[in-house]
Amino acid sequence: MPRLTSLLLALATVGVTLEYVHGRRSTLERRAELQSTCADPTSASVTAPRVNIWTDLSKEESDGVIGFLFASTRGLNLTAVENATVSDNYIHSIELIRPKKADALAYLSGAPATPPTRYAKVVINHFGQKDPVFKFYKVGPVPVTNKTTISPLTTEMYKADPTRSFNCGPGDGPTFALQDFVISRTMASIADITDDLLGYSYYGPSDNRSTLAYETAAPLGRDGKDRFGWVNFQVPSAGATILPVGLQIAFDFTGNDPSKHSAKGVWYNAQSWPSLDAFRSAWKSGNITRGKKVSSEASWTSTSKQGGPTPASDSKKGPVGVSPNGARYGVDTTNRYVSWNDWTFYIATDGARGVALFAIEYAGERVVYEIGLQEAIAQYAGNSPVQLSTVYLDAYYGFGRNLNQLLEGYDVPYGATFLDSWTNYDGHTYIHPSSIAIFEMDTGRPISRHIEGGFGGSSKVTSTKDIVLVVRSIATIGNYDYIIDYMFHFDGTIEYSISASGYLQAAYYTDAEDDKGFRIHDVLHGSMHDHVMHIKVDLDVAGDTTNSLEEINVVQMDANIPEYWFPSSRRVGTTPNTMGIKRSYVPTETALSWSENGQRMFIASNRNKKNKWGEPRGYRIIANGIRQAITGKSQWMTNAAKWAKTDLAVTVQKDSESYSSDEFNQESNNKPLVNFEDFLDGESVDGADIVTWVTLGMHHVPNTQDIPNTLAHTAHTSLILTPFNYFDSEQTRRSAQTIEVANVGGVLNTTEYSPMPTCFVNLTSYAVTEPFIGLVDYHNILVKGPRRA
Ligand SMILES: *[C@@H]1O[C@H](CO)[C@@H](O)[C@H](O)[C@H]1NC(C)=O
Ligand SMILES: *[C@@H]1O[C@H](CO)[C@@H](O)[C@H](O)[C@H]1NC(C)=O
Ligand SMILES: *[C@@H]1O[C@H](CO)[C@@H](O)[C@H](O)[C@H]1NC(C)=O
Ligand SMILES: *[C@@H]1O[C@H](CO)[C@@H](O)[C@H](O)[C@H]1NC(C)=O
Ligand SMILES: *[C@@H]1O[C@H](CO)[C@@H](O)[C@H](O)[C@H]1NC(C)=O
Ligand SMILES: *[C@@H]1O[C@H](CO)[C@@H](O)[C@H](O)[C@H]1NC(C)=O
Ligand SMILES: *[C@@H]1O[C@H](CO)[C@@H](O)[C@H](O)[C@H]1NC(C)=O
Ligand SMILES: [Cu+2]
Repeated sequence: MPRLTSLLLALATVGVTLEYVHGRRSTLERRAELQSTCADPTSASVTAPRVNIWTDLSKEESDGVIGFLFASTRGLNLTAVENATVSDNYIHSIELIRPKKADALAYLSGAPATPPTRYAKVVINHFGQKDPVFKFYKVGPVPVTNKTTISPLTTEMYKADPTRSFNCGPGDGPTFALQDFVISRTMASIADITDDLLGYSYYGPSDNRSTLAYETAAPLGRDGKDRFGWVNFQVPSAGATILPVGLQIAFDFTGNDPSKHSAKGVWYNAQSWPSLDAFRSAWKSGNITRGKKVSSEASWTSTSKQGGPTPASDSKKGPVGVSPNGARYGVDTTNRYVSWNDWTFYIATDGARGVALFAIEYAGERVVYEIGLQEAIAQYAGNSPVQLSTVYLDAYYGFGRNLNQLLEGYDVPYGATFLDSWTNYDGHTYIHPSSIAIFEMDTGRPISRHIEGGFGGSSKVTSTKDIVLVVRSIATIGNYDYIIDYMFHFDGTIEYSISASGYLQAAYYTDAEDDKGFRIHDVLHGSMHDHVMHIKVDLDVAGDTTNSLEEINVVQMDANIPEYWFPSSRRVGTTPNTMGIKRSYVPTETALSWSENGQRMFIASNRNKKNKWGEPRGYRIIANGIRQAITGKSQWMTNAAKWAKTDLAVTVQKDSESYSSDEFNQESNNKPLVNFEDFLDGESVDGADIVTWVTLGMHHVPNTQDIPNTLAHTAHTSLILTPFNYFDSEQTRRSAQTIEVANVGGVLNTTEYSPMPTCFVNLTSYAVTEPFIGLVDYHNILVKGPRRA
């Protein structure tokens, strides 16, 4: 997921409105209107039993904190981000510090009656001082009162002081402006060469001679001592990341003084030079192998409808879902609380990690305290410096900060309920309108089905629909869109799924790249890369926090049976065999692995709560997708993502170990703010409040079918949490989404427990009328800073 840093792209998206469009119809109102004449729009209303204590800081809360921080009595000497440079103090971000789990559970259980006090985590760039650093603060109570104070935030969330130097710092507006200044200065000095070799040149974002865009690889920082990396040049367009022109330049961006920054090396068409001067001499003397120029006519990169005739049947509208009796789920939009059949849960987001769910209950019993994405790696392969060294840790760019509007009828089914989310970044509170959708969906297949018969000529078929409730969001991080679903099934199963779509970060094609992937266009190579995600699953199986993790291995076993059971002709070898299970409990915090051939299973269970047959009630954890990053211990990310080399880990819950990664890990690889390995320090997990951490992902070997965009159905990975000995029997028999048809001696007896009601659905109301608000691009607001895409 590359980050473009060129205003040329920003100019192409002029017209984007950052303001929330007020006056759009309330989602509940709209949903009611979509229903058939049988719908009862009030039937699914719900009120959260408790206030959502995890929900993002509201605009009022964040704005209150900004006012508090700017007060002269604070002595922070802050500059508004619009007016800030990298030599000023300015606010990086403000977000909620989620309540301690013990406080949250106490509040959920009814005592105390009032929610835990809210506190904000504030990151401030102290770049106006001699040794520029960014620091972390705790501000509260929030909303701000005259009791609100500010104090350093350290061991409450981190194991050590998270203060880091400028070189590990944020990729925010002023920092990008600094880098752009240096890149523009350098590129203007070699415009004669780039015009000649590439047919393009760059003079800066607002110079109308500029015809190039660029992308800065990550990481740039490592241990705080320097900030160094390669920049990739591209044809400016929406599909810039699949239009690399074959030029890459290394920059030393160490410190916040641009007079000390410089270009360090040049790569062009699989040749490289240690300096700009060496590059110029080679060009002057003609000692350079010219590469193919990349055309700016690149309609093949367009995501618009193109590519030949539409099949006749595809010209007709495809199937859409209808809820004949109206919505069957309830959403308390104020508290972001959802209720559907036996399920209830709360929704929250944060800037780095996007949507998480809290206090998930089934039939009034908590199953999961928290589930959410922690980090997503995109690590590239290549023979050019940019592709070779790129390891994006996408929490840095921010899943929550990049949530965007979902399109009804396309991104999500018609009639979905939409929620907004908020982030505070670069001193502004952004509203991400309609960025979370909740909807019910007919998977179109049965969850349970059987036909039986033969007794006295009778037969019977039973079929139950697999209808799911989905919470969907899409985070667009640069060129890639992550489609993230939480899916609830009737029987108690939760599915977490991530798909990727959007543009590749592809390479300039030279035959040197052939061992890193495939040529996918004229001058384009699809570099192989790994997508590796880390998911936190804090299960509270059977409603409490005394859980264990059971390991079950399915193995071959000897069958000790008498000779006479089978004739000797049935025996092969000496000992007959069968299969069986080997059970054990994981004793201490540790990293675990799925075995080859899926023979190892893990079940989070509650040994104090047994089912009717004396087995502990549990939830099985199933990961679908790859297990680990190929080069998770790569030199390019050193200590920043140790979890990427584990399949699954189990730890004891600690508020100081709330997240397995931190957004600033991206630029502080050697000494990351959070090193997941530190969590695994040998505490007992048998009968503890355990948290499981699951690695998911896909090895992406792009091919021509990724042009122009990667397809979501195969760029996909998922996690399933499913009841295991949890209930005394599976729960779908209670569902009325069932039909039974018996044929007794030729007489049919059909019982449909939720028969189709007789009513009308007016499809006119399905027309898409919601205004498209556009990308919430927090960088466009920065007059001094170029946009990061
Ligand atoms: C930015 O600086 C200008 C000129 O000093 C000032 O008028 C403006 O209020 C400042 N903006 C903010 C948000 O403080
Ligand atoms: C406040 O910061 C500005 C730079 O933004 C700096 O010039 C000034 O000296 C600082 N003032 C104090 C009192 O530190
Ligand atoms: C703080 O605010 C409260 C309520 O607004 C007020 O009663 C109290 O006097 C204030 N205290 C101070 C020290 O300003
Ligand atoms: C480019 O900018 C220059 C200086 O601002 C101006 O004189 C010129 O007309 C502009 N050219 C175009 C093609 O817009
Ligand atoms: C041409 O460039 C190559 C490396 O790019 C270098 O080894 C060689 O000495 C150069 N030849 C001349 C004549 O400069
Ligand atoms: C028809 O099937 C239903 C559901 O199994 C059953 O309750 C009912 O008794 C059956 N009726 C007859 C006439 O067999
Ligand atoms: C369907 O809805 C549209 C728009 O609300 C209305 O104009 C039309 O009369 C309706 N059609 C029927 C058959 O009710
Ligand atoms: Cu990919």
